Amino acid sequence: MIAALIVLMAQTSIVSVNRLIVGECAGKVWTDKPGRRHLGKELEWRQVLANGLGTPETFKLVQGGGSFPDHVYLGENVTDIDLGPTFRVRVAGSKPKTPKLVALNPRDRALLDFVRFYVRSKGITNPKVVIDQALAVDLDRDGMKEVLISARSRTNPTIESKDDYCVALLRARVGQAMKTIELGYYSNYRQQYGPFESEFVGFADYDGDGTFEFVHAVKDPWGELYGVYRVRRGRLVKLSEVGEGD
Ligand SMILES: [Ca+2]
Ligand SMILES: [Ca+2]
Repeated sequence: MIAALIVLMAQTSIVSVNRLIVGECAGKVWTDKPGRRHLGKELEWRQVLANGLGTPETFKLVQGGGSFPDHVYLGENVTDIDLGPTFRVRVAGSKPKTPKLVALNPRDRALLDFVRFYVRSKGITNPKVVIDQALAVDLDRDGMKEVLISARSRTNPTIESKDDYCVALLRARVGQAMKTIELGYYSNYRQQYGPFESEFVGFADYDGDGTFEFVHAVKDPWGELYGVYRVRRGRLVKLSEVGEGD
C-alpha cells in the first residue's frame, strides 16, 4: 500500500478546493484543465480538513452521464464526487503555500470589548467572553491583514445556561471601513445542540490562485463540521463543507 502511494505521488497533482479535492494528476502548475483528458486515471486525492490535508485515498476518474456528460467524477459509486468539467492541476509534490499567522493577545481589551458588543447584538445582555483564538493574517494578499476571532462564553459551557454561546468572526477592511463577517454563531444550547467550539485551522493556498483558503472547524458533542473559505475584498465565500454536525 505504501509503495503504491509513493508511485502515485511521484506522478502528478489535482486540486479542486471547490470540491475539497487534492490529488495527483499530470499537468503544469495551477491552470484549469479539461477533466476528460484525465479520464480513466487512478488518482490519489485528499480532503482539506481541520489540520490541512487529510489522509490520501485512491480513486479512478470516470466520465459523468445523464445531464452532466462533460463532468468528471472521482470514483464509480453513487457517492462519487463531481469535479465538474474542469479542475485545477499542479505539479506533484509541490506543497500549497501557507500564510504568516500572527497570534493576537486573547486578553486584549479592545478584542474582548468587540466580541462583547457583537454578542450583545445577538440578545445576550451581559455576555462573558473567552477568546480561544485571535489571528491576524492577510488572506487575500492585498497587503492588509484580516482578523479571525473565535470566542465563547466560557471554557465549560452547558446546555442549561441561556447565556452560553460560541461565535466565529472575521474582521476585514473594505475601503476605509472595517467590516465584520460572521462565520458562525451558536447559542440557546439544548439536548443534541451544543455546546459548540470553533477553531480556525488549515491555512493554505490550496487551489494555487494566489490567495489563501482556510478551514473553519465547528465542533459539538455530536460531530464536527469543516468549512473551507476564501475572502476577497471583504467578501467571504464558503467553498465547501465536510463533516457531520448541526
Ligand atoms: Ca487582506
Ligand atoms: Ca487559493
